[in-house]
Amino acid sequence: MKPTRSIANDLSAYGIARSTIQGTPLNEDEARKIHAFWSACNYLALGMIYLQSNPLLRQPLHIDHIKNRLLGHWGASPALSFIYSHLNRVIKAFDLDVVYMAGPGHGAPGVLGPVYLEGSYSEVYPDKSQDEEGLLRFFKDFSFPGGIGSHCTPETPGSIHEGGELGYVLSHACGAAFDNPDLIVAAVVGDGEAETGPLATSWHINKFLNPIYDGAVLPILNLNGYKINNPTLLARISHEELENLFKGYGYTPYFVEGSDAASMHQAMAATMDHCANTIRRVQHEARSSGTPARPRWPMIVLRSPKGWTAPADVDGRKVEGLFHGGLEFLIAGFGGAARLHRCQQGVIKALHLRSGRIGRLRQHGLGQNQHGSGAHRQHYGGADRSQKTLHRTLLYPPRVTHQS
Ligand SMILES: Cc1ncc(C[n+]2csc(CCOP(=O)(O)OP(=O)(O)O)c2C)c(N)n1
Ligand SMILES: [Mg+2]
Repeated sequence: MKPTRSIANDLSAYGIARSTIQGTPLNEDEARKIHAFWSACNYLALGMIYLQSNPLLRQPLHIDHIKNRLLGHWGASPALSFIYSHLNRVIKAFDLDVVYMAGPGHGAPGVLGPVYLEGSYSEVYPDKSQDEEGLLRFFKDFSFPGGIGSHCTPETPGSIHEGGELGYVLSHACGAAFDNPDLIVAAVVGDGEAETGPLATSWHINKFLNPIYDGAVLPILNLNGYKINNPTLLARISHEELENLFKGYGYTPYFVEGSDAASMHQAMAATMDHCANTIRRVQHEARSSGTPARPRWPMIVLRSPKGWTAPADVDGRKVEGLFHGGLEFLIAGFGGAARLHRCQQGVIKALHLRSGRIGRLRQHGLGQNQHGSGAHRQHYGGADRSQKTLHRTLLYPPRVTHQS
């Protein structure tokens, strides 16, 4: 059956924010700061994945500055740091104790970025200091054997959830909240992760949380539409079905959907405020009455593009919002030695868009990178396989639409 226009629009991860909770709680200064923090996180994520020198882009970017082997999931990262930034705000505003768990922990750059920016990383690892030298070490060590893992590992400051094997974030979140009455565990669930058996079952953790003696778990489902290069189920069922599914699990789902940064910040802030207030109210009522009734805990559904803020297309191919936005976005899905050179140009294009050095790169020749990404191509599919998947993805009704 052909999807109706309204369903397709309903499922769009693009445009001005649509949210269950309305409001614009951020004043101009707060909105500017939170956006600046998030933008810096995205820059750090790119730097971790791509750069082996020139970490602050003081010199015009050259191909020699790019790592020879690119590893890391860019696609998951921007949403992870978006959520992290907003949690930091609400922690300060409400004086909360919060621990963050990234189910899509493969997007470690989206966690490491904010952890470095806020200073925690340098506290634990003084060699990764908050200066150019430390930043370079931070970038170079990312995903290098014996260095910083490309997944959230136990070495990641603040991380008690190994991001490598998908499916356990809600179970771990629940374990952390047991007998920890003052703790809120913010648990990000990937929409691909949500299809694993352990995760699909563990939405029911809310039946085990006692509002008197335990802390709270705030699940945040990131509907970015893809699990590597395949569409996800939860991103493709209607809004009504999704809402009813989570109501059926015993939650009150709050939706935050879109890609426009300014309105998404306001929508997320309003939603976080509402969730924090609800958790406090529920716990206060249970603790003051001594009645441990099972509340309908809040949860957030964040529908945002995969690889949010990446270039909409590179070399004529869509990147943001498609699975190409997933891994190191300009290599995966492009494959083929003949295209490598253009991929490198794309990498540089993407990075210099953020560096404000547009135009200067054209004056510099780009060398052909001799180091292939063969293992990745083999693992994630070369150009031909990606093309096939792309067509299948686009035919899958109703798809996430791009309304740029
Ligand atoms: C149990 C398990 N199966 C498969 C994988 C391989 N894998 C790594 S990332 C990924 C996609 C995850 O998609 P999603 O949860 O939607 O996160 P996103 O990258 O879209 O943010 C998969 C399948 C894994 N890490 N663990
Ligand atoms: Mg996904």
